[in-house]
Amino acid sequence: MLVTNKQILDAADKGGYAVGAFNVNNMEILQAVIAAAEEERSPVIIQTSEGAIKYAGADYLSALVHLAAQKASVPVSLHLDHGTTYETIITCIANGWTSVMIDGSHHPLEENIKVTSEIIKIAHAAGISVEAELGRLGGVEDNISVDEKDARFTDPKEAVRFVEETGVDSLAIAIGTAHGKYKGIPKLDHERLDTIKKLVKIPIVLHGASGVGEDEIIKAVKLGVNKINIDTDVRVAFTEGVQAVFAKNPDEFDPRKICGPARDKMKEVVKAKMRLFGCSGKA
Ligand code: TD3
Ligand code: ZN
Repeated sequence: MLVTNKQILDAADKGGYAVGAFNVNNMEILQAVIAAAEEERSPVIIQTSEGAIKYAGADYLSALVHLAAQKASVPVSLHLDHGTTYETIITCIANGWTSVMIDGSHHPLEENIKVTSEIIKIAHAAGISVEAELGRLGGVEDNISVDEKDARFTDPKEAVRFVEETGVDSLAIAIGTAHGKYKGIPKLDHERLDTIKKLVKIPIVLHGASGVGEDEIIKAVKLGVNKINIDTDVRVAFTEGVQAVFAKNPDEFDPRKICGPARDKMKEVVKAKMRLFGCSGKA
């Protein structure tokens, strides 16, 4: 069944668990994520980046996910990840997305509030939930000074003002994760997360969660993270699956025999994430 992020995340907030949000670009990734959710009896967030929409087309992605959600016996939402333009957001609303992210995190606070509020006005009128971001994601380095660190991480006081003034449904915060593959071992600022969650009381989103240690994730979920974004770990599973096929048979030329094993590998990775995040059995 197709639902909004708000329906999934408000339940996660109440229940004290996090739901996985997985980036999807094609049929095989979508089928892997949906099969994992069914097998784990977990709600799931299917998200598409602006890049995914450019690659596959909003109409194609919408048709694929709507079919998958209609057939699924678990709650499924269709969410825009890191929406940056008015055009993409309207395209998604018009094509049946049930949730959008407006990423104004590169703007100064006032401008981020303004841009986010404009999107919320439109999205909420259409019955669609909105995620926004405050603070900027990036890797943490040993020699980084506290000032620089604080400037990059989400400021709890700003978070309170941001949530009050925008009325956003969920908030992505920067507490030490980064997008893509990590060079070092990521360390999360759990204290900051704890402070923010106690102040804003809405579902908190963790971006850049691929490659983050299991203990760090478990602690973050305990402290109030309710949506966890995973892309890189699924991309790696896909690529390893394809590479394994060619390692065994370099002459393989049937796309089904190349993508099929990759789909199986992605499903296993997604299932393991669902168990880690605590959303298994919550559908
Ligand atoms: O928004 N995303 C997905 C897109 C980032 C590019 O990979 C995330 O927060 C997940 O990031 P990652 O790279 O840790 O899976
Ligand atoms: Zn992200």
